[in-house]
Amino acid sequence: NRTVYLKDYRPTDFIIETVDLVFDLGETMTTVGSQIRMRRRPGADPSAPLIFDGDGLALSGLALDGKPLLPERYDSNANRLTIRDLPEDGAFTLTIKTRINPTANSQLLGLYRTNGIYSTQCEAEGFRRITYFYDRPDVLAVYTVTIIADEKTCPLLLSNGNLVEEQRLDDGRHMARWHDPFPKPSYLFALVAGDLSMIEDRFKTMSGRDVTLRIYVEHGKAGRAGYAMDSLKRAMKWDEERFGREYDLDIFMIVAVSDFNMGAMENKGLNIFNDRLILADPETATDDDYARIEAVVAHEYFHNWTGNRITCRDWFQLSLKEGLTVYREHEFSADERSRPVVRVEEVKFLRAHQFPEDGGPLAHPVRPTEYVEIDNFYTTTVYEKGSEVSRMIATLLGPEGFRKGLDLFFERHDGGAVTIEDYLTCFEEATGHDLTHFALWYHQAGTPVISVDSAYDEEKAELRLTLGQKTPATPGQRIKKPLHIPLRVGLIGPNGDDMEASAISGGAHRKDVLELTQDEQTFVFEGIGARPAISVNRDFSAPVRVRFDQSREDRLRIAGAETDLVARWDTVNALALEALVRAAENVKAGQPVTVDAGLSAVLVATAEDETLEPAFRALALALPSELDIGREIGANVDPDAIHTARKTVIRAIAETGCETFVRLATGMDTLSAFSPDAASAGRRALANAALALAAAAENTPARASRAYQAADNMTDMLAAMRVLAHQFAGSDEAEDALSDFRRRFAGEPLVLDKWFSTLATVPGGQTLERVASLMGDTAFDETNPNRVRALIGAFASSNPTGFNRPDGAAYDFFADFILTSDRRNATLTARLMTAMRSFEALEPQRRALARKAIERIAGHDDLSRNLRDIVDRMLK
Ligand code: BAL
Ligand code: ZN
Repeated sequence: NRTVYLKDYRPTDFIIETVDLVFDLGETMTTVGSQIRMRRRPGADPSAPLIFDGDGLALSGLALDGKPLLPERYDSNANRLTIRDLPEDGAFTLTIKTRINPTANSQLLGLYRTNGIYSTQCEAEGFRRITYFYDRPDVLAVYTVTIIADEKTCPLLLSNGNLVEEQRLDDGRHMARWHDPFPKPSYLFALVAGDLSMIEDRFKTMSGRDVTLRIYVEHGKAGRAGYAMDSLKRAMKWDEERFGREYDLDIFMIVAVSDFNMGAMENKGLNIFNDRLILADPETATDDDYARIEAVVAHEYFHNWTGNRITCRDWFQLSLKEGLTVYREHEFSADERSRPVVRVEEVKFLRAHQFPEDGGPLAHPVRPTEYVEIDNFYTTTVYEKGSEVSRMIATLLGPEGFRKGLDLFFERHDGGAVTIEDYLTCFEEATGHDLTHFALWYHQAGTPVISVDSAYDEEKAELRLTLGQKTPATPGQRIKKPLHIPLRVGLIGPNGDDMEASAISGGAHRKDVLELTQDEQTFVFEGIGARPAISVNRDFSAPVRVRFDQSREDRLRIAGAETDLVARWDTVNALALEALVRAAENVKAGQPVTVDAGLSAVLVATAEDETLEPAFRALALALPSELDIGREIGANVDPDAIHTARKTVIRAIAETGCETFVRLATGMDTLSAFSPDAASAGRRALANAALALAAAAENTPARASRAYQAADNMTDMLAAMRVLAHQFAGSDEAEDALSDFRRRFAGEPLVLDKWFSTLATVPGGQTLERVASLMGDTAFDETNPNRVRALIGAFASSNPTGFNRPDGAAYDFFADFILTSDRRNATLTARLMTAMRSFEALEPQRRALARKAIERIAGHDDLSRNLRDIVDRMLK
């Protein structure tokens, strides 16, 4: 296995200027002609050979300046092409012909054909599966792409840039030629060919240019592409207004395909999407789907500047484009929807996915220094923690400072392939801030733990706040240094109002943001007339864990009065989490579970508080999941005890607030016609959260069954079906709803994914048999990544009691699946495997069985590089 190191980076010996590609598309044999104009880089070793990447290729022709190359001047195998004795200076043209089989490409990387559609996925290293090339992000070239295919089966021929020529050929074939004037790396190359429907719209840019917008989808699905188009137009406008970024080609296209490893891909001018992130209508998509579509359409569009116009020098810099683009996406969602609600959802996601990654065997810095397989670094650390790092820069510099730095970044590096240092330098130069210490966020893995201690002196009217920081060791990084952490702090007075300090000393601060830079620091707030309740990490200003032994009275004050809604939610959530952890410990020790009335009162009061928006109240009512509780416990985790405890606590809370929950759940009936906007979605979320609690209090499936039957949109229908399937598993009502759903959506694979996931996450050991039998359902297709994630992925990652059956049978089932799936689709399989990354936190019996299953996988010597990398790191 190769390991690639950041320290080994060096530019290529040759520069590529233009690439002319000719694809002659055939289902099992496609020929790819590549004509590359290039020259030796000034200063490069004049005797250095040209070494191109390949992956599983068959070379069928090679010429230099039009003359076939003699065999003694080159070596080739499936994975590499080496050419010697090239002209010392001056330009030359290389012509390479390869043959590939798109139908046999089950990896869905490179050019593949499924359901009659040819499409590509080249990030990170898929282009080398099409032709030999410098398949690395710092080689930028201008591409012209000619596609030839059968006119009947492939009326549509698309690539990046602008369409420059179309022609009818003999034998029922036709050709289209595309030219992309913007130099780009190979990972942004795209091609689509097939028969699809399309919707079209237009956008006038801020400088008055007209852009054609097209979204291509399967026939019969065009009616579901409208929301994606609307999202795209809003994203284009937002990027102009917020960041001054304008679109640059005459056309912007999105194609939705059903077999796709990722969510979507930002290829220049031709985004390719997983269809689940494009298609939506009220009958088939939930509010969460709508929100996700809006966010991802925007994310891919925003990449046009952060990723495409300015790209990464090497894959170690992946967060340069991903972290920054996620941050831009988050800000867009916050502006389009409710800022605090969107932020709470981000915090929940980070804690559920990134914190465990950062605290487990796969932990790595936002900018790693080595990798075995780059595909395995499209992680929540690179993406979401990377976004948090950009957010912290914005917090430290203020919005104007951030904008100035980003403006300089766009101006200075447009057309470049750059590093995270280049990015940081722009903020430093634009604002005069020194980010040397801050940069450690990119290099040091692990989630910092902030300890908080406070002392109030009434006589001096002074509050002393002592903040400590400690980052736990992570693989390969035992010793950690203190980070530069911006912590937003609020002081809440006895009447619930914010208190302003007359002076703050003890360290740098920007208004209410304290800059923690040392292992421990004491900040002194003067002019504080009464003892405040202290709210730490408002708006989740830093991606850290806070340990603060605060009085219950203070926490209740924050839970009831904090004006920063993120911190308010966090406190309500922490109170609930604490009660749930205590309950799980009681169950494990064979003791009775008690729920204190204070918690129920807070939750009911929050649910009833009409000054709060419904979406926020819904978030408070969605109590921490079994997985959240397990993560909080952290070691010696017993999923069954957690399940029992959570059920008991929820029942007690539900009974206390039954009247409220019933009232809120029935509020659902009075909603008018469906609209996917955030406010309407929030009202549905509240009603559905209340439905789950009302049903728990009543302890009968009747209400959820009625709700299922009355539902006129997918959000409500799925919510009711989940209550039935999860809270009343095995009841006639649950089985009736599940079979009705299966029947009703028989021809809708994306909707049936929701059904697969609902069934895969039914708590309890019996779910394994159901999952195994669902693999035989005619709607299940193990070659389709969405189906696999919906059934196997949901079971392994989101069903703690079912997957962690005490007898280890589910681990064995999963290991068998992984071994088969790895041969088919390595990218997908390696990601699926990460579901077991926290196995060390389980109680000893399950831990041992889980380890055995992982070791069984690791014992195979023919694993893909992707899977080998993941299991080896998990077992280290
Ligand atoms: N670049 C891979 C897909 C995405 O992050 O947009
Ligand atoms: Zn991205």
